[in-house]
Amino acid sequence: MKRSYPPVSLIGAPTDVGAGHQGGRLGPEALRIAGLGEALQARGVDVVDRGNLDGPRNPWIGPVEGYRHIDEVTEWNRLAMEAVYAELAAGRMPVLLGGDHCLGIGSVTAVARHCRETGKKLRLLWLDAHADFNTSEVTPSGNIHGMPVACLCGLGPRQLTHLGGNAPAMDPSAVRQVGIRSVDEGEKRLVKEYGLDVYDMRYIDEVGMKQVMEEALAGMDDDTHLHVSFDVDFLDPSVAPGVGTTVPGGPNYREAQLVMEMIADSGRMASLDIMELNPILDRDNMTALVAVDLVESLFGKSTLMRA
Ligand code: 6HN
Ligand code: MN
Ligand code: MN
Ligand code: MN
Repeated sequence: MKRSYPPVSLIGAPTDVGAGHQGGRLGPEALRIAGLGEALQARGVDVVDRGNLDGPRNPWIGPVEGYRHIDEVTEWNRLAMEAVYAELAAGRMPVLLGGDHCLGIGSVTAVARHCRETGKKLRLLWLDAHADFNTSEVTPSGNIHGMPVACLCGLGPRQLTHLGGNAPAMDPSAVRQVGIRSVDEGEKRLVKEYGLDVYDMRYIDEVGMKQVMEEALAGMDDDTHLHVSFDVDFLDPSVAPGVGTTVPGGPNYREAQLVMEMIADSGRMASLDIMELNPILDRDNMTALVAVDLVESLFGKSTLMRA
């Protein structure tokens, strides 16, 4: 089936204030150099690049009361939330280019508000090696990129849980996490307590990616807004070395393509984050090129043969 896509707005969020490595702030530019905008245009998508958000610099200091750089993280997320919300309100599909994954707080808070205002049901597909469900009490690092899903579900510092005014921004029942293979001890307990729907690598090994994605995408209809938050460390480090927190044993290239193809087939994706790319840790921009390749499949590149 030939699908037409809404106009897309690329939004750069060049920051690594939520991460434990510097370099993620170069991510948006690496994705542009890898040809993200041109690739989508070549697929017939109407693309506008809004340029980069302009937030505070990375102070690069240690955690204070369990959080690293919380004020800078809050400001970047406020900027991201406003930019993403504006695109949705204009009927466009925001594609937020990270930057580290703390930015998922602002992005998804905006999407959740848009869903409330338009009567849509939110589905959050979190593609990641990590559950990103830490709190200041259980975090091993204080890095807020390990906390966005918890913040969105109302668990975290008030300035982040209430970014959009009220908390929680969303219900945990809307979350589907795929590719998970690194969850910290205290984080595990919280993930269970909040009932997150986690498709970890063990389950992917056992039943295969096709069944996993059928389950993760089940129950959506015309009234569903699917937000895809793609942490590039979802991928196996052999295909995607350019991230700060690699974890071995992730989806290979073909499994990742299948994930993207099945999302494209669902026809529900209405917003997207591309997070955690760190060009300083990459080789010849290969991780950015793989990310662009996968995003092309999210926009239907590979669905022609069996149409
Ligand atoms: N990410 N669980 C670890 C932590 O420090 O909380 C790693 C988090 C990584 C977060 O990749 O978006
Ligand atoms: Mn809409
Ligand atoms: Mn993440
Ligand atoms: Mn991750």
